[in-house]
Amino acid sequence: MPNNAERTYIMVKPDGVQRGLVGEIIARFEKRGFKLIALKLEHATKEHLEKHYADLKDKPFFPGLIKYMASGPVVAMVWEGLDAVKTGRVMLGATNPLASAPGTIRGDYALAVGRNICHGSDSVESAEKEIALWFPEGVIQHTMASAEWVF
Ligand code: FUP
Repeated sequence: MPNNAERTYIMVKPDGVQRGLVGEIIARFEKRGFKLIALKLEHATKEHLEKHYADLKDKPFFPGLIKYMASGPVVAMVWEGLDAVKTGRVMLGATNPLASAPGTIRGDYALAVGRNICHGSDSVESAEKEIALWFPEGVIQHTMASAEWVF
């Protein structure tokens, strides 16, 4: 049974926001057919980012990663749809842009692993944790179009 309501947490990182790639990244998810159910611009604290990247806390690049992620606002989003987690990762491209295929977001717009412009949950379980961390207030329940308001 396909799960059309799978959710993933997608984030435009500070370099993506500063380079004006927010609209481009949103457009790709919209055009692919995913449904936007939460969105906000947030300048996250280091403490918050340390929670988001808790699994990487022992990596040598961790302090630099937190500094970069705290350097400016990010756009936090939740997208819903069939296989949202796996397809979201495919759309982002490999973590290291050197290995990201052209046609993916990183493959088209990024060069360096430490400035890879976007984040996407790597499993349904991480997506649930990340959505709870970034949207403790919850997400919106809505249908794609409410006929009364669309002309
Ligand atoms: P991803 O799931 O694609 O975000 O990849 P990881 O969780 O492995 O890494 C998280 C972030 O750490 C990456 F987006 C960029 C950063 N990173 C580095 O800066 N250097 C590395 O060698 C690996 C990751």
